Amino acid sequence: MKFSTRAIHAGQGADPTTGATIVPIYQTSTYTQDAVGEHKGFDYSRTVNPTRSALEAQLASLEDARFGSAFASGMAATAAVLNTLSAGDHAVVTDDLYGGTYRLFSRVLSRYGIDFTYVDMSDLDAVRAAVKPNTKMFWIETPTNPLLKLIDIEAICALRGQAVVVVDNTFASPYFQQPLSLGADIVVHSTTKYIGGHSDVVGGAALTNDRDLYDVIKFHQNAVGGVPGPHDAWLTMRGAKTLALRMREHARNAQAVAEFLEAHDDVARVYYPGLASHPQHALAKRQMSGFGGMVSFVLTGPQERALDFANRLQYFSLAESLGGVESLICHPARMTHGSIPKEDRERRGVTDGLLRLSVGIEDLDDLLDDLRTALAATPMPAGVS
Ligand code: P1T
Repeated sequence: MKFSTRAIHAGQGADPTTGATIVPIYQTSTYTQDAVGEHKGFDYSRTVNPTRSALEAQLASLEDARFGSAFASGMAATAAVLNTLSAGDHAVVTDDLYGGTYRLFSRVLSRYGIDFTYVDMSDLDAVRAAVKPNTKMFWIETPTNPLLKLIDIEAICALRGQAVVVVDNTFASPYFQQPLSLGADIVVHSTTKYIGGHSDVVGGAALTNDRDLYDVIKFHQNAVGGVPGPHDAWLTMRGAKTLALRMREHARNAQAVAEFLEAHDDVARVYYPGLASHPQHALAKRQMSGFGGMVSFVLTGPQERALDFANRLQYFSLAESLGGVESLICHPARMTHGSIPKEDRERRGVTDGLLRLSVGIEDLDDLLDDLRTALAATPMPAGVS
């Protein structure tokens, strides 16, 4: 079965009790048992729910994984995966990553005795230098949030030793990047983003081919209980059915937006893996089958100009998150990455002038007009030449 067919059919068989073509929302917390321990495989909805199971089968199939676990958010999925580590273990982490992941690692899990080293993982020598005898995990985001740096998944897998390689595949989506086929052990998603695709539900997932890792993640899912409700699972599943169609449009629009920005005099720098000027364009072509819908850029002039510009856009809403059909603009330093101390943030390139676009699937002409009009209307503040 090819990708688009799996998105629509995997886990989506007719309902066994009624024949309903679409998986029903099993809005129940519990299940009646015939006798103690005698039931149809469902006992309590934190542990298992048929709507969630259908979503888990669908998402596993999209990553070509044997096992899938769905969570109430991307962060809940990340926390479950980190539970495969113990106090005294060390993880090497991408230095450019979602601010909430950094917050979980640096302010929660480090208190439980897990040690994290943040490095620019596009520099393999830096990765090698960060490895310690107790390194048990490599945590990769690629493309990274928000600088859209690429990390070579196969190269990291080649130097991992006994450590587990985890890829947060949220930005690329399984349509454009298949980390398990490149050697990764676990893929994590914020399904809130491209997989859900409509900015109407928060969720997460962890996918793997490794039975032992799956057992630990599943145990944590039940023990901690960060599960999606059946309605959220259903919304995510519905969104995921059109992932291929949407991703093609996101990437087509994002490429055109990136090229438009790159050619504009008021834009100092554009970050998009699909641009020939992207330092890792060759790796992007090798590792991904498309370049995704995220574009970051820096306007000329001071930060106030960037914020002024963001406020003038009509179709790009000023909002956190990404991956929905509608376009969004975000100021990472003050929004998604505000939880990273300013000094660390700036060292990593997340400067106050950086803006991040989640390019939606509206008509391209309208998006380009919106950007063009807002740029023309955003003056350089007085005193700045
Ligand atoms: O928001 P949640 O579903 O918990 O997912 C967290 C998360 C994990 N990984 C990546 C790469 C992410 O981008 C996110 C969430 N990111 C945003 C909300 C954002 O605007 O960048």
